[in-house]
Amino acid sequence: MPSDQRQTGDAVKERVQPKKQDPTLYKVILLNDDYTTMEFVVHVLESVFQKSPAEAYRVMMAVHLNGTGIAGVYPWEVAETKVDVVTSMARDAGFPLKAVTEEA
Ligand code: TYC
Repeated sequence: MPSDQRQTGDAVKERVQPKKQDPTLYKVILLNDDYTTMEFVVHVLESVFQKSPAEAYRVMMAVHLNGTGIAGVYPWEVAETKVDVVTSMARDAGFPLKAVTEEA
């Protein structure tokens, strides 16, 4: 096989492997505040984190009572996107709700 063809194959392998090797997961954590409504937090948990109504209510109450709670666990890019979506939904609705990521 000509060496340029072998190099192409190697180059593709090098680009693909690192993504498969990154199993690090990140928690998306919701933070309590005094102004965001319980109804809005439940809506966020159902629509952004695919929680059932009962589970969304449970997580919302856990955050309300404990200060923080886990909305979900995801690969880094997904977790960061969820935080961005929560932040912009909250800003649009006029609430100070915050979400952060933390290595799981
Ligand atoms: N503490 C808020 C209230 O009493 C409700 C709330 C729950 C806010 C969870 C944020 O992440 C949160 N209206």
